[in-house]
Amino acid sequence: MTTPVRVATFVVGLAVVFAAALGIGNAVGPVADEPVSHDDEHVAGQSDGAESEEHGGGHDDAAGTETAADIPGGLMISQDGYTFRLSEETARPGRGVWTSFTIEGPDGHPVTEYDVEHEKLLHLIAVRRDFTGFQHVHPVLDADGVWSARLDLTPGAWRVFADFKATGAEALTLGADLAVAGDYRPEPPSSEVRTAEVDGYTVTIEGDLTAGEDAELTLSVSKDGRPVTDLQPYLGAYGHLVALREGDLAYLHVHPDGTPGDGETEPGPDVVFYAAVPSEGGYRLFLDFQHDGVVRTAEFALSTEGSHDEH
Ligand SMILES: [Cu+2]
Repeated sequence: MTTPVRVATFVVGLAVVFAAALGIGNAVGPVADEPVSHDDEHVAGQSDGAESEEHGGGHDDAAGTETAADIPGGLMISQDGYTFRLSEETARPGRGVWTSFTIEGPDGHPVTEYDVEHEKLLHLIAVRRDFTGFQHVHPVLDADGVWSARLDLTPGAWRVFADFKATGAEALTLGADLAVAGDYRPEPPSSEVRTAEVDGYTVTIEGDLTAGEDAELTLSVSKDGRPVTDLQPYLGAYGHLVALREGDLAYLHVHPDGTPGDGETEPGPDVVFYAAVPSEGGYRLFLDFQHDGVVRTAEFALSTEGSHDEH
């Protein structure tokens, strides 16, 4: 969906929510700041699908309430009847450590039917809470609904995110803590990082995050001082960007502009994304991109416009 259309449908959705709020307010008399139950508002907002809900950064201010749909992903282990259950909540450090989990459905059984999103049934993101060791992997699903993946784990407190869409349900990102045994020294907070070096590649990020708005971010990939113009599609785009909020690791919805093969989107050096951050503050961004058959991750740190960089 293009931005103008999304904005238009968002406004329509908001009008519906507002109308519902007025209707119920009239029916039950004056109530506090929250005239609509979460369920009612959720249903009302669904008329244009999940897309606008996830981009409803300005929604909170306008409606004066916060619904489950407005809360960023990844903060909850359980939502909409689905629960992210790690088989083990602790792990030993090491490379290629097997990690297994289920997504328990509303019926209490592991979900076995998923819809493909970004070319995969489920995306598993793991990162230590001090933002080291970021990994984005695609676990395998067995017939009983048990997912398995290998992770490289260092001692410390990790956050694991499952990004999926159970068939017949809304897309969700659930988060769970994983404690990895051993001594560790947390990495200090980072100040702004707009240039990342990875395996001889230099990736820069341009654009500014603004709380409550869709921000355009342009990532540019070069190698040995030359722009890379033959990026390979990865997960249906020329890059996959994950944004996490500093402090609570809220997992934010980011989507690429353009699709490989659409006749307009160039395979680099620039890859454009739209990221809607819900609040002022610092964010970490992780770009997965593919070149010469290898997927690499470039890491950045940005703060919203107007927020002070206290680090
Ligand atoms: Cu993925």
